[in-house]
Amino acid sequence: MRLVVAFLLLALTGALAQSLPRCGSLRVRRSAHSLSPAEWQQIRRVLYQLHRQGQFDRFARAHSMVFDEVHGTAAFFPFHRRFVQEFEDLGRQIDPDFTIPYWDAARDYRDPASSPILQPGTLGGDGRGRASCVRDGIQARWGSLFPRRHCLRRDFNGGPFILPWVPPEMISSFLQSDTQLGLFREHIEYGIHGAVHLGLGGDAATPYAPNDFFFFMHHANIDRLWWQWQVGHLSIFDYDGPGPNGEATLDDIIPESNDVNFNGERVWSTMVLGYGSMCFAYDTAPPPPGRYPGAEDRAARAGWQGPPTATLSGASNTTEANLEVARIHAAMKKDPVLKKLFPGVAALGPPSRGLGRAPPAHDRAANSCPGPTAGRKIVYPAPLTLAWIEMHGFDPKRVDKLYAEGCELIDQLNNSTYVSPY
Ligand SMILES: [Cu+2]
Repeated sequence: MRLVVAFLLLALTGALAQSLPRCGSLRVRRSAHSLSPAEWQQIRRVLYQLHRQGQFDRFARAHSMVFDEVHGTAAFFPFHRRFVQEFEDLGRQIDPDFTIPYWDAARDYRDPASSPILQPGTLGGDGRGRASCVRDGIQARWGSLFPRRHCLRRDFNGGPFILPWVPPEMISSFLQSDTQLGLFREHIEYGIHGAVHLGLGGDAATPYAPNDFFFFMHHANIDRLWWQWQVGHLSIFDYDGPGPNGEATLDDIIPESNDVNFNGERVWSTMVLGYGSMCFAYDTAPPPPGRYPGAEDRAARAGWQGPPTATLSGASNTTEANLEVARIHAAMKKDPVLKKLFPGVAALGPPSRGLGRAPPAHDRAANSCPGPTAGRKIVYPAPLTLAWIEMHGFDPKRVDKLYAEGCELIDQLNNSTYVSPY
């Protein structure tokens, strides 16, 4: 029996024996919130060229062609990782310094329309006029070819406002408590992913969303969260859930079309940042591993230590992330129910023996005079619309169930002594 198990393990790891060379150089994707006006202008110049070359049209049509294969399936994470990287590579042919910033959208969740990313000097705001054409920002007055010739459109879902997105604490909880990638994917896809697409509206709420540059910044952020989950759970090669032919496997071909094809590349080649063609990293996520994870790392997960502090918060602002962790840690003492929602924080133990980002002995910030954000309750995210759920072929009951659980999580935080820094 033991022999059979050993043989099966060998066969399994043999199938994954491929390894990839380390990247010669790495580009580090930074938070869009941290870019200077000059850096936005640099991005604008590259996007102008890409637009003239027809790359936005090409990527929008490509995304629409594989839409059903890459949403609501395991391919969601690896496809978008590879897709964004392909676009970034094209930008680097124009400007070797071009790097797609990631948009930590949860940071703007309360009132997304006032986000610094949606201002005239950045992405621009809501569309105007009867056709909701985008008239300001780095894509002002752009035209798009697909699905038919039109102006680039945005149509905020709350009139002049955008309905609330997903609070950072909810994402932190998913990062820490989801031990199955399939569940984490659902939490992200039905949560922050859909919320931002729907919030912006117009092109962003269609399969042609890559017409709007927000798509690439948003998916860079989704990708950052996936990488944080991969490393945080020591599960870099975890891949489960529905695939194109039954259960997904690492040997599946990354969905492609005539417009954007990856020459039959397999999913496994996208799994490790810093290797093969995945030559990028994130300023607020763990750096690539020192060597390509070997078969023993994949098969013998039990030997790894965890959960590491990398899973504590998905927030890109370190000060706020530290406050979040410290305050949840403090609130847990009185409300043990939070331990299940934030197992990473619960594992920190008493402050004196805490790991890495250990909370201070006294959570001064939580006990100090009320500041402008103190005492504010966390607000619920807007639910996905039925049209969105149908467009993606999601199971509405499943989406509703996860949404209700999310609201419960918010209730538990709001009913505890926790005070959100966001
Ligand atoms: Cu997509």
